[in-house]
Amino acid sequence: MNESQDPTALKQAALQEIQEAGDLDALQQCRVRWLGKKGPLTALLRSLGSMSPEERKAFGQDVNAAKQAVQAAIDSRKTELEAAALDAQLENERVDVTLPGTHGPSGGLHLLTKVTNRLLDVFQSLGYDVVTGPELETEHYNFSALNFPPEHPARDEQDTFWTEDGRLLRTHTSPMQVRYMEQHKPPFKVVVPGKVFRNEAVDATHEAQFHQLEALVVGERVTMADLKGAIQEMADALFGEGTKTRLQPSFFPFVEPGAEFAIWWTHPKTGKEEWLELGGCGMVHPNVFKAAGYEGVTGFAFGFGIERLAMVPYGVPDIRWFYQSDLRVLDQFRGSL
Ligand code: YSA
Repeated sequence: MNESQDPTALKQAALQEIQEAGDLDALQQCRVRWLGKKGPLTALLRSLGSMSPEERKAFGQDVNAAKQAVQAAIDSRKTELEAAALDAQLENERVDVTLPGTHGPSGGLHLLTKVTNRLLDVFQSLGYDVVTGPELETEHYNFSALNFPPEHPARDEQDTFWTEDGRLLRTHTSPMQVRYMEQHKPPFKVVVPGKVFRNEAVDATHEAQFHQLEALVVGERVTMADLKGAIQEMADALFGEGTKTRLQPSFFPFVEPGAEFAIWWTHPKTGKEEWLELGGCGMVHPNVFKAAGYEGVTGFAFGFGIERLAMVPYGVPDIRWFYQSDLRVLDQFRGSL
């Protein structure tokens, strides 16, 4: 019997090849070569038919034993190779949980949001309620109810954007004065933060869309001294106890008397001292109370631009920078407030 017909020799050759198979593909090729239809052990089984019964029994047992040994070796090598493949995969995907993580850029509040929140904190601590109103207003609440006569030039100073149905984008937060009074009974103290709009040429200190904060206090015997005191309290809270404030006579149709107010402040970087002009104020005009259906009460109001308040202390030289979403600008105020 030559080697290609000796089941034991064939088995030995197969076992060696199986042991040398380096991966599952190579092992599969071994299986086809040794146990497949054209493999040498199958050929031996086929040759059994031409043997005598005695020969066939003994030889058949040898061939089957060889086949089983080869099959068992393939199974065991397969288990080994699969375990090795899994180990390699795990090694490949190993994660070192002690390494520092990778950080994406994180967001933060816009400086105007922070300044607004700070203002609201101050006013809430002084006992004011915070209310908001519609940005799309009627001509009545934005002008007429605030004592702007129809053809008065004060309306021209607040040119705005109109919708086809005759409404407008509010030019200030003052329309909330009459809206609030119509719905509430005095006494009360409210502040109204919000977005306002004006149709004007945009430059370093003027935007077509900006923010204001309005305060309205109504009750019995409210006086100009209370107004001055309220502005003083705001200045103390924002810029420190004893900050100087100033009221200068001015005209707004919805107050009488009316004034512009300013806060004396020291620039934190340059140390320069100057008046920071903030906005308008005054005692609520009787015609405004009349429009709201009020009688026998007194009150004061003031309103100012939030961008203007933020620009000077935070050194923002151009109001447009607030809205350009330039991270070089915005990032500078991450730590502020
Ligand atoms: C006055 C009296 C009161 O009893 C109550 C409120 C007021 C303020 C009034 N409603 C008003 O809007 N006055 S204002 O036209 O002078 O604007 C107030 C502030 O808004 C200004 O002092 C300025 O800080 C800001 N402002 C006005 N136009 C602006 C602007 N900020 C940026 N861009 C613009 N185009």
